[in-house]
Amino acid sequence: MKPFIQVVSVLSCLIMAGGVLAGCSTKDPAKPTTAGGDKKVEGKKYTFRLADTHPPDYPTVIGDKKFADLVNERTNGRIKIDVFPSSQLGEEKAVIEQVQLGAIEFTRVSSGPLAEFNKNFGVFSLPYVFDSDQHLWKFLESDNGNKLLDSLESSKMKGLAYYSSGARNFYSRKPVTNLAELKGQKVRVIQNKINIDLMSALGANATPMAYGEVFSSLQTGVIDAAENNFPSYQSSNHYEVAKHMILDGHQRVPEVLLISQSAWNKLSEEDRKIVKQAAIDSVKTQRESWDKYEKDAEAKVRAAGVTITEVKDVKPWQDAVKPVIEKYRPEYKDVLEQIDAARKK
Ligand code: GTR
Repeated sequence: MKPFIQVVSVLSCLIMAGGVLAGCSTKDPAKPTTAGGDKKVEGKKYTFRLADTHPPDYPTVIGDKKFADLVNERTNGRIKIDVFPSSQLGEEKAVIEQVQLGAIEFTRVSSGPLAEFNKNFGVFSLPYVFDSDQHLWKFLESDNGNKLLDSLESSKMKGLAYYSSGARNFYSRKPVTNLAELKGQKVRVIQNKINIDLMSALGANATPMAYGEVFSSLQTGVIDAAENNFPSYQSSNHYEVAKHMILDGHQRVPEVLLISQSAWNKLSEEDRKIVKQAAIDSVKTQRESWDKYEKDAEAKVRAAGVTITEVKDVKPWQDAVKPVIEKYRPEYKDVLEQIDAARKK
């Protein structure tokens, strides 16, 4: 190869990968190589990347690894998926953009940031639409839940499975023990427009921000509060700098495991089936890991001296956020009805 062409190819690789250097070696890992001759479709080998924001022992990453192992096993090592935890490949919004471009093949992200890329996923940011995890899972496992995953195709992605993420609660630097005390607090939210409306309805000021910036922003007082489930509150160490939690359970925002549409298009029909089934089969492992981790995380933060306020009556919270539901009801009418129907099942 002439030096000029080499330079151009390295440059275009950098541009394509959006600055993510891995994969810019002379061999492009996302390109198939053949073992056993070109005629054998089943001979195509791939090395893919899967991005997750959480640390290696976090339940979503446990799920990702199970998924990668199952794909590896079921393709006799032909399809290798390297899991990159701890936001090594970037924060969620940037990763989703890379997945849309095909520069990162897989990711596990929250439905929260996904809502900015596919409005259907905004329904999970609407407050108090699910009564419990059981209710949420009845919906996720229904045909309607699967249709929602399929709708990601219009956003250059393909939803493979949902993972557990529990309920989100507020936590703050200064005690917030009731709704009134949330008034005027600067609260970090996952960037999407519903979260901004939600905070205003609760009298707080929304500050959208990447997950990785929340710890230092709480520490330095750039924000007063944030909100998340117990596992994230604990694993991110936010509990060390925001020592007061109130269990209002305003949202249940499931996690989504997905593949870039361009990577999906490269796979044979048979490999697609393997990938999809492995994702579905990894859910059990993720949910078991979640149940345990959630309890352990709560115990750890309690042991560390965090003050936790139970909300005996959630009705004032639900009343306060009604305008948000009413604002978005026309947009989410059908899916809200499906969610209500899942409650009765
Ligand atoms: C967690 C979720 C992460 C991330 C984070 C956040 O619950 O698992 O993927 O979205 O919340 O608040 O940014």
